[in-house]
Amino acid sequence: MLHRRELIRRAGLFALASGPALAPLRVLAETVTLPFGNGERPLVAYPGKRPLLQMTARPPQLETPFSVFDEGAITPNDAFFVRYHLADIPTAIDPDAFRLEVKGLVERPVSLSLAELKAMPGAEIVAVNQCSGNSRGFFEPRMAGGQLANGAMGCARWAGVPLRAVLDKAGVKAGAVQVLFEGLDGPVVPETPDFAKTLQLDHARDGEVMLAWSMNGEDLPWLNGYPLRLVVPGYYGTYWVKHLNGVTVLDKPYEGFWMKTAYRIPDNDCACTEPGKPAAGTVPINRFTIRSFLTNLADGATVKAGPTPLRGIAFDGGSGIRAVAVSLDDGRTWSEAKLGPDLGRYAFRPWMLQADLPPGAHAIRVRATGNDGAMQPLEPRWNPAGYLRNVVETTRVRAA
Ligand SMILES: Nc1nc2c(c(=O)[nH]1)N[C@H]1C(S)=C(S)[C@@H](COP(=O)(O)O)O[C@H]1N2
Ligand SMILES: [Mo]
Repeated sequence: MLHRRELIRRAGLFALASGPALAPLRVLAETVTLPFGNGERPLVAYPGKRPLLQMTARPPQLETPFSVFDEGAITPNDAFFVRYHLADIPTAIDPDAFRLEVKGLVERPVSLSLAELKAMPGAEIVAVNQCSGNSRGFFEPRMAGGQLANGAMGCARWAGVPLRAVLDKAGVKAGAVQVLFEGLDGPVVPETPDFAKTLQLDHARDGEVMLAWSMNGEDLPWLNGYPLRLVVPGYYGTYWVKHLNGVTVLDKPYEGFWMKTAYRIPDNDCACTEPGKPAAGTVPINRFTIRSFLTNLADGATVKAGPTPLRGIAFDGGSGIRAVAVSLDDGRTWSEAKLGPDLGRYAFRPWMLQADLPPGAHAIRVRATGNDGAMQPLEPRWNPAGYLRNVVETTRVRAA
């Protein structure tokens, strides 16, 4: 008779081969406690993933352990975060039978196989995918929604085909205004609105938005949208529809829940409200705010006093990073960091700085400036949904 653990292992491996499993392969005894209320997270390994912080199990919502971002500007596939809204995620997809339907206000609806898509002239881009709710757990006052630390982001090299080329195959008709994207996942009960997102037609046709089947040189991991997903460089992850099988050209703005009600930000210059207050008007969330992080020292760490290398990453919504500066004196003076390799204006930009940390307590602040002149604020801004966090982050360490 098989040992119980062996049975579970085989079940996991079978699930991996036939598609995926909603069930984790491995649950570590260890947990991670994020620095806010109810922040304890189990470390769980799903098929194709190393142990990640599990926020919910059904559907799987997994956060990347922050130390991964110190490994380099590219986030490995097995460490890349996972976000789903609806529990009915696909568990079997036949790549030969899979079709992408392009329909709606087009000259000729087309149904494309993966092989047909892969035969088209390809495109490649290095781009950050970040959940709108990344870092929501740090908002004060707190709000409902997934309580994430800073691990709902990642940077990958995406390969596929420009959406424009696929739309051109079908021939967009005059009068089109938006394009709707739908994936293979769905709600468990019919009352839940199906996940669907739209882009304005001009954005959809900008030549950068792409349909990707490859991530860092491999097939998309199952949980990151196998076999095809939308990549919307510089825009929040909510638009990056996974398991994409439907593209519909619309003659009027879409009114569905995930555009009209959810994923909206205050319609003002700071996209913010007074903490705790609702917004007068809202617009759909769009481009990333500029952010930067220290990756090689963890908050609360004790380090050896003296010369200390500091390094980290920065990114924005696509203007690219012009500069990163570090302050060790509560923001009074700033030292400019050296920028690392430029993988493109949508990618994580590494930075490094040699600092001197005399014995005692230190608050290390990191601030990025974009090529568009945008700079991270020193004070946090608030909005009701807990999106767009981009305050200058502070890492507190003790040198001894
Ligand atoms: N089909 C489908 N695509 C989806 C979602 C979803 O729930 N279903 N969630 C979106 C959201 S909110 C985010 S942040 C990204 C996360 O991408 P990842 O899971 O590959 O990290 O997927 C997006 N695409
Ligand atoms: Mo998201």
